[in-house]
Amino acid sequence: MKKLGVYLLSAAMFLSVIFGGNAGISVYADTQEMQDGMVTLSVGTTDTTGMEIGDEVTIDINVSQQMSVSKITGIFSYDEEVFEEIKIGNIEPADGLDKGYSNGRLTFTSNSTNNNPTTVSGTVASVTLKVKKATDTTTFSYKEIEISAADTTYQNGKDEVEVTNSKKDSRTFEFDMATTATVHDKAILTVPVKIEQNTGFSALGITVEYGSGLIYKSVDLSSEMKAYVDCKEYSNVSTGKLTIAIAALKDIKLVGTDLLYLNFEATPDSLDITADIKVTVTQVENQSLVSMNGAGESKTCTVSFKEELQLGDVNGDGDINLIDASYVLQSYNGVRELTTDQKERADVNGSDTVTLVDAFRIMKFYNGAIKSF
Ligand SMILES: [Ca+2]
Ligand SMILES: [Ca+2]
Repeated sequence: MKKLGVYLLSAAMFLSVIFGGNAGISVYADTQEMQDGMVTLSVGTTDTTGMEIGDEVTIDINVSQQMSVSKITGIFSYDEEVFEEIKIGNIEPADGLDKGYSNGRLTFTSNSTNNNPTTVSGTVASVTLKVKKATDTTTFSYKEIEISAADTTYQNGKDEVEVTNSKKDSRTFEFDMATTATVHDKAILTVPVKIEQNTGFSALGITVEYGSGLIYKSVDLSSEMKAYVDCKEYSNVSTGKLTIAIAALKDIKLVGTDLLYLNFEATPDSLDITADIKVTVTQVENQSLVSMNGAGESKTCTVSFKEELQLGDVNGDGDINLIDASYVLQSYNGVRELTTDQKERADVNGSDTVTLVDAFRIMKFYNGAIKSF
């Protein structure tokens, strides 16, 4: 009989192990190895979320089935280079939370008081972290999970989730500048470079290649940019090539404003020729040092050099006389169409239109009544 009792006891323990304590034998507080999927980590529904600086990421800790639980413990790990300000909420059982975190690990125990089990299902805790450095992907893990359910303690569970930054492909820097510019005589030519699209940058490298006939004068930052830039460097590395490096301590998020101005002068013998100014963004980084769209982009401005515009000499024959005034009158009467250059020379009062006022001023100049326009 004594031997039979030992057999029965062994059979009860065996059944308890197989059926997880639900086989109607509740005499023993059973301990089981936790099966995969019993506790899972998730971020949203697709494990994709924004992970740029300042974004908050919430990771849910879930149980796969409804359980009567008295205690949940575990160690949650995250990349401390990427995240800060850890918070935990939506805890169940809710009445006895104990937590501590350091070096990318959050250890927490959620206890029901007086060991009264609480029925839990789905999400049992939510961990919220704030992004301090943008990342393209990251991994959260949870291990040494222990759940004390009604008559069974499940131990040593673990799960891991890889999360993708939904904003990683939208980090952008784009610039724009005019495709053509005209310089008269030896005037200073200024080419503005404008910020078209920008999700924030802290370092920008630019090269400027310019054709012969141009003399590099200076680079000026726009007044908007001056408020943000901490460090800048302009080097005329060789004839025809210039490098610009701009750095800031925080991301510059200006959009739709001028970035800088490139100033050139024409050489005295460069009249009636054209030259290209090619601007290339060689490097663009934000303060998280993650990849951004925009590096490698180039724009070219073709500059034309022309003789000094001689106001009043509408037909361009070198003299200012009544023939020029008649060109303006004919244009005004609709019997002559002036070319773009002729219109520029005819608009002697700088009103941007060619009218009878311009014709009268040309006649006055010819009569000696005025000495200049
Ligand atoms: Ca003339
Ligand atoms: Ca005019």
